[in-house]
Amino acid sequence: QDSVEWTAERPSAADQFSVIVIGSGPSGIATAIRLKHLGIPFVVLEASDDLGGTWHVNTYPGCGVDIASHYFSYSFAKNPAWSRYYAKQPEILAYLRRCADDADIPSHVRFRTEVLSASYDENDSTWLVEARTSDGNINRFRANTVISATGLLSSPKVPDFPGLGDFGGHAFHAAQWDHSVSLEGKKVALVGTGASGNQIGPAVAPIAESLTVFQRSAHWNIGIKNYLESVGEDERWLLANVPAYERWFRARTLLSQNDVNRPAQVVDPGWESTDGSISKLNAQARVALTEYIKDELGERQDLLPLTVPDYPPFTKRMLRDNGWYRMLRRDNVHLVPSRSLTFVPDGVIDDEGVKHEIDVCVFATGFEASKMLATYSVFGRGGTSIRDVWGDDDPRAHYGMTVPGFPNFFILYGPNTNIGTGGSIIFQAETWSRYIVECIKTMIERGAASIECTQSACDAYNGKLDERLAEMVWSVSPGGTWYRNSKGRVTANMPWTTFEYWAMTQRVGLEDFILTGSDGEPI
Ligand code: N01
Repeated sequence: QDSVEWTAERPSAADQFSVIVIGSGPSGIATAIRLKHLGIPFVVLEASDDLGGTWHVNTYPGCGVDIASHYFSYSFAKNPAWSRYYAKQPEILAYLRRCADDADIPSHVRFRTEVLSASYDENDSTWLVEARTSDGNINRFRANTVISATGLLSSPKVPDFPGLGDFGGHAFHAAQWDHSVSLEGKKVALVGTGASGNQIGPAVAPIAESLTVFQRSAHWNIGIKNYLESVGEDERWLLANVPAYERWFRARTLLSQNDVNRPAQVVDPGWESTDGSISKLNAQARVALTEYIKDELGERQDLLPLTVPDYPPFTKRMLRDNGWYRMLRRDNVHLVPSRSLTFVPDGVIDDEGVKHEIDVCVFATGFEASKMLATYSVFGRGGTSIRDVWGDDDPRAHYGMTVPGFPNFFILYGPNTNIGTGGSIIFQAETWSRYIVECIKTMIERGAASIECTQSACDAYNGKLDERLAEMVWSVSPGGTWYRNSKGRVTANMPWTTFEYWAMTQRVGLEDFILTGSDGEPI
């Protein structure tokens, strides 16, 4: 990806400018590195005690990425030393920290500083951010712009299961793993079989006395040949020392990861389905994926009806097979399909009324994805709250990054910017940060006090978005996913491929914005 550069010399006005970045996950780090490169003063406010965002917070057994590591890397910090084709959490976290350290980002971060509110001050076009530090003090920060980089999947969701309060064992969410609880020799329950559960199960089954998997819906798993493999020393040497090999390897990885699934996700209105599929390609994917499950289940073909999803492939996020079906074949693993669960002091009762004795329950039940910007209050022009504009969970933004009425406020991983079609969120983080830092650069170069997208630009973009979304499998297939909000609208995913989105945000279209000087007059 391109870096953002000043048009000519760095303007001295940059010295007086200030940016607050909220969050130091992969997107926050990418943004901070771009700001640092331009010499724009910034501070990063981070609620946690370290960098890394989701890769710092998620420490559950088996945690790792399911996008190829060599593509799940910043374009400015390729990492030929990845030890696995699909890296695990400790290595990813170490990589992110290294990238941040190399650019001296930690010296800009205020750790243990939890943002409570951000309010736009129309008098001087600045943002006032209030944050609570770990000693309970409220600190106030003022800056020309705020960049929210708090992540999409950062508010863990534990459903309100009946009786949960009476459960006598240990219970925790996957993203809040309690490492003081040993699972060795314990009767463990896993609720949720999405991407988190899919990694937790195979890691826990070998150490627990028993693992009971409560499954509300089966998920589609793709088998990837080198998913569990380490990168051999020879290949690492080639990647580090032979540029042509490295280019070929990255191109091949990119082609295998990026957007190849899109055609199977687009609805064919003329397709006559007998199995709920949405197109010929989608039906073919179902057949191939079902064959894969059959193979992996081996002698346990009795599990086939429970493990083949009843919805088309790609309706929910596709998983990479992490040894899931082989895990189900173990004697100490019990797969329990259940629409509802009731907790009792020593276990869980399924929807057939069967009680399962449990010592520890792990909730891999996902996140509040649609409730964006819900962890702190945001007040724009006229004191309008973002909740007044978006409601509880119906967010919209211009390219997912700026909202009319909220000048100088930018969002990373905002509405409809998640990749539904396959690709690296690190690539996406670089795309967002590029666009946003380009906006800030423009403000400084033009001497603008504020930049605000117009309602008409935002509406036009969202109109195009809705049109394309309507043809995607996640919009039409039955069944809830975190892609959708409580009304069923897809609020997380974009319908574009990562390259389409990258291309449409390469240039900041100034016709989409109102730039205003410090006198309040349009520039
Ligand atoms: O969460 P999910 P996740 N009773 O929302 C079930 C990224 N990620 O944390 O399918 C019973 O996908 C729910 O059932 P159903 C990735 O983008 C990536 O696993 O709704 N069950 C589902 O099975 C991913 O998509 C990686 O019927 C309930 C599960 O809980 C995203 O994070 C690793 C329930 C939730 O699945 C979220 O993944 C981990 C209830 N009341 C995460 N409510 C990798 O890159 C929910 N469920 C590898």
